[in-house]
Amino acid sequence: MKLKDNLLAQIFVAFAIAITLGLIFGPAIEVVEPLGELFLRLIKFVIAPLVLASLVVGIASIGDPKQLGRIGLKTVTYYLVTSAIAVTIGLSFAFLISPGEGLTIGIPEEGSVEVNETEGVIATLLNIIPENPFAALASGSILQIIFFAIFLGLAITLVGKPAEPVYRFFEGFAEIMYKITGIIMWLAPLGIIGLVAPVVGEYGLSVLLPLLKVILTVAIACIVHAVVIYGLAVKTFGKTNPLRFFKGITPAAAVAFSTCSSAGTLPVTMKNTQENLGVSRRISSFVLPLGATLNMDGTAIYQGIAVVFIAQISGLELSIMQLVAVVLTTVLASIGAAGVPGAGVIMLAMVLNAAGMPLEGIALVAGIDRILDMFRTTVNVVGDASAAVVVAGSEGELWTDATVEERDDDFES
Ligand code: DAS
Repeated sequence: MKLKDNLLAQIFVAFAIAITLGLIFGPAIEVVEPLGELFLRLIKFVIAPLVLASLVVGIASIGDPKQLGRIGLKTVTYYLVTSAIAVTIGLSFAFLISPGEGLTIGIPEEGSVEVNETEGVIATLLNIIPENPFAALASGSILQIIFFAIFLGLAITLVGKPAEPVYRFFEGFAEIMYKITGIIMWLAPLGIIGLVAPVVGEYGLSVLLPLLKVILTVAIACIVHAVVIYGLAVKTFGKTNPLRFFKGITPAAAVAFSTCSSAGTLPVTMKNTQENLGVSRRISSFVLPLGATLNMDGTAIYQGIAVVFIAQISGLELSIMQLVAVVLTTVLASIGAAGVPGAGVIMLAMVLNAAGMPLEGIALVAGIDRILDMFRTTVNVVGDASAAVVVAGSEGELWTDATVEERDDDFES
C-alpha cells in the first residue's frame, strides 16, 4: 500500500510540476504531449483484458447463486442498488454544480468514439449482449466485455469442479493484469506531465478553479450519499440509530480516508462493525470482504462527476444513452475493481470508453486523484459497513446493547 501511496503522492507532485512547466513555457510546452499520448495508449491497452479478468474472478468468487443463499443475495442486491444510486447522485451534483462549466479545452474529435445517438434505450441495452464475445474483446466494447465476463463468472460457479482450471486461469490472468496495470500506473507521473502541462500552457491557471470545484462536488456528493442513503438504510433495515452507526464506523472511515484503500482498511471495518455496531461475526466476515472489492459507492459517485466534468471541458453534450452507459459501466465494472489506491482512475477510463468519450480528460482529474480518492474510499468503506448492519439487522444477527452478553458468547465461539 505504501508503494501505491507513494505513487499517488508522485502523481500529485507531477501535477504541480506540470502546472509550473505550463506557466513557465506556455504553449511551447506542447513538446511533452507524446508522454501523455503514451500514457493514454497504455491505459487503453490494459482496459479490456483487465475488465475481463477481474470481473470473471470477481463474479466467480461470489460463489454459486444457489449456494449464495439469502444472505448473499441480500448483500449483492444492496451493493448493486446503492452503487446505482451513488452514480446517479454523482451525476446529479455534477450537473447541479457544473465544475467544468466555462472552461472548454476542446478535446480532439478523434479522441472521442462515436456513440450512436439515434439508438433508443432498448437498443442500447440489447447492444450490451455481444454477438461475438471475441469481437467485443478485439473492439474493446466495454459493456459487451462486462456482460461476457459476468456470464462467464456465473457459469464457472454453476459448472463447479470441471470449470476449476478455467477459474484458476482467470485468477492468474487477473493477477497478471493487476501487475501490468501497476507498471503502467508507475508511468502516470510522466503521463500527467505530458497531458496537463500543455493544457496549462495554453489555458493558464484558469484550469485550477474547475478542479477545485471537482473536489468540492465529490466531497458534497459523498457526504450527502453517506448521510442520506446509509442513514436511511441502517435506520430502516438495520434497526440502528444513524448517529450510533456513523460514530461506530468513524475509526474505519478515518483509516480509509488516510490510506485510500478499502482492502487495507478491512480489518478495522470488521472490528468496528462487530464491536461498535453489534454485527455478528458470521455476517461481517461474509459481507465486508465481498464489499471491499464489489462495493464502491464512493468510486461510483466520482465516476459520475468526472464524466460530466470531462464532457463539459471537452465541449461535449452527454446524451441519455451515454448516461445510461455511464451508470451501467460504473455499477458493473466496480464488481471487478480492486479496493486499492487509484483503482478509480482505471475504472474512469473504462467508463469514458463505454460512453464513447475521449480519455484525454483523465489527466486533469488524475492530477487531483489522491484527494478525490480519500473521499471515495471513505464512502466505499462506510457503505460496506452499512451493508453489514442492514443484512445483520434483517437476519436478526445484530447484537443490540440489550443482548451484548450473547454477543460476547458469539466472540468466544
Ligand atoms: N481507493 C479505492 C478503494 O480502496 C477506491 C478508488 O480508487 O476509487 O476503495
